Amino acid sequence: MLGGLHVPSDGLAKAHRAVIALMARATERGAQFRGSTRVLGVEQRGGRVTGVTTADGVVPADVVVSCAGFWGPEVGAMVGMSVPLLPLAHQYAKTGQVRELVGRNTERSEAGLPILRHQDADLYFREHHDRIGIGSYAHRPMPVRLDSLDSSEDVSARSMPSMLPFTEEDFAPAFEDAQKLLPALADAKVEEGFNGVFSFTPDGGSLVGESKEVAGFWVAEAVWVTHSAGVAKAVAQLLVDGHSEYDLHGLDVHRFEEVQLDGAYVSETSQQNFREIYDVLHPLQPKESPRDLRVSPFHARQVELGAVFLEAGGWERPHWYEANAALVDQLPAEWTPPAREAWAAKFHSPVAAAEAWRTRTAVAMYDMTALKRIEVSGPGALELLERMTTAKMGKSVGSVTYALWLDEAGGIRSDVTVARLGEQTFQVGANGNQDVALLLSEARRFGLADQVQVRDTTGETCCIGLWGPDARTLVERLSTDDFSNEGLKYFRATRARIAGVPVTAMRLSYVGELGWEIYTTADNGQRLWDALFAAGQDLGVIAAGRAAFNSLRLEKGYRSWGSDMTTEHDPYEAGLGFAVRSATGTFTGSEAIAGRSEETAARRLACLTVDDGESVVLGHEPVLVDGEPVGYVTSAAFGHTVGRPIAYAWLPASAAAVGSSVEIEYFGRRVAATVAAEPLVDPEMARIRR
Ligand code: THG
Repeated sequence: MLGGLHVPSDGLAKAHRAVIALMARATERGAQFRGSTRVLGVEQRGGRVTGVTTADGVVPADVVVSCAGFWGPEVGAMVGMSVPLLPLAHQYAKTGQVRELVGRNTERSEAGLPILRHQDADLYFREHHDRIGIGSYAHRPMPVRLDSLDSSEDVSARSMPSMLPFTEEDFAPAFEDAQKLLPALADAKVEEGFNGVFSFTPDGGSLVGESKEVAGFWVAEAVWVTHSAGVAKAVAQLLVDGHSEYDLHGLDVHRFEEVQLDGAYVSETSQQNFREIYDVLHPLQPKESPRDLRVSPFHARQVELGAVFLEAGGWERPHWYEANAALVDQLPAEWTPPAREAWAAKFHSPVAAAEAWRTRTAVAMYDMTALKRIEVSGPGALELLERMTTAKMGKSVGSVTYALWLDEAGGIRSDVTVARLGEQTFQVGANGNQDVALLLSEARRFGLADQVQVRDTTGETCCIGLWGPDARTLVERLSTDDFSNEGLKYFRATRARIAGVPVTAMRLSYVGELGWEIYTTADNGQRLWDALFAAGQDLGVIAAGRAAFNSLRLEKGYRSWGSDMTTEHDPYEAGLGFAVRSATGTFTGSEAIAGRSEETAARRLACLTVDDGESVVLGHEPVLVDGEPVGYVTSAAFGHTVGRPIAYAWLPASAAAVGSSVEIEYFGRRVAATVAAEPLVDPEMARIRR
């Protein structure tokens, strides 16, 4: 053993006593608890929850929160809501008396030694007076079918449906590891144990949110003891204030895509999460299974080009293409990336440098199909978007607007592009499935639900980002429509034909180069891809992947919602004050941010470059000033155009002035970095607007 990490503030709460104390406080304030009362159904009328049916009759309610733990799927089903969690059994055992512990603890302090975790062996330990309790995740995943559990009314401390009989043979290797770690257990025996049932989810996060179909029905599920108080507070804030002070996007029950709600998917991915519970995973660690759930129409061509795929939201997304490997040898000296240390080199390839180079110097095709697209249409569409969005929406057909959705406290719920494709038809480029749920719940809140249609069109369409200085030359070879700078201005959209394929072209670029997002229906995708690829060969066109994409967008200073900013940040802190420009000034969150500005922001999302020019960090690392942690890295990449690693980080405003020195802690090393003026590439917008 080399060492350990002592957390002096670690402690124990007796769940039973804590719950009794909480109930007493809530009762004082008027809450009623009805123990041992079975929920038989959830009543609803006109799309709203109205009550809960129990054996003793209906309890009227305009808000129902299902906190049913691993029974969540059963309660959710009562309103037709998918609750993607898997009940799994997990072993906990107690030894008999351990001589070394005798006399150490009393009734009042039953555990004086620190709680111990041995992550490599998937074990944790605590004292129970003179015994040791051992929890193990080292055993096989043991999924539990709800209908196999004892559902008799007879529940006691000794007999609960969530406590299954201990399977000693599954625990044997864990106990051997425990004895190796704690020599005092050499003569000890396991005296009792149980296989306790609790919830796992496809990505390990809890499930919080309101039903899309039945207003007022909420879930707060897959919440472990570890999260319980925090989730309770956040849910109370959501119910009372409509927003929480905490970023909850990792808990949003609507973050999963339709394919990810399937029972077999939930079962497989949740079991994988059980296996990996204490593991240190690389941030790019690929999901091994299930794969190939969703592929874009370009997939066959991408495979031919040796795409290395990673998965997100069920989508296969190329990170780089081995077909571009030969370009690495052609890279000019200033574009040749320095070698990376082993961890940062994992799931990465120098081919990304070549793809970035071709994007900045010729033209490249990016598969943008996985970008969430939502069609918002109908007589109430404009009003809904006006009331949600920080920018003016009533612009001409063909306009594209970059703007934010805020919560009532001014926190950033999403950043979107809104293209007005018709008088009453808008295409929203969004960040995820939770944005669809948000549009629906806001439509309901504003009384616009029957005047707006909200449709996720991601799967039925596809998109190629065609970007680079030669993008216009390439498109003009295949189209008689006007793609000139004047004909289709920056941040404008038009319907057109390219190689005979009907498309919607939007002139914007997350990588910061001349070009368009070119959308068409899925059936036409492969033909569009083939036409562009063939017609651009002499221009040096390539297919390029996410690794280059992420590097290029950081050079351009474009934020990624969920990593760089969340509801915990306002537009000015995030450097997005320019996106607040509404005509009415009465969008959600407008009152909260009134009077705020970049100058009043106490913290800033800052662009750092790494001083040594080669130490690539990966994100989430602490940032230090004078040896003290003051912030953390949100996104990072090597900037191939600027020849330096880039890290965006949250910093107190006092540390965020351009030129300030900071340090990033990386595997115990202090990496010197400097706050840089942003964006690092093309601040004049000369490359895009021409
Ligand atoms: N394309 C589309 N929609 C999207 C994204 C996208 N929605 C989600 C996410 N990505 C949004 N993020 C951005 C970030 C920056 C820009 C566009 C989408 C961008 N910004 C210009 C700038 O800052 O210079 C805006 C200029 C302006 O507002 O005039 O282009 O990739 N369809």
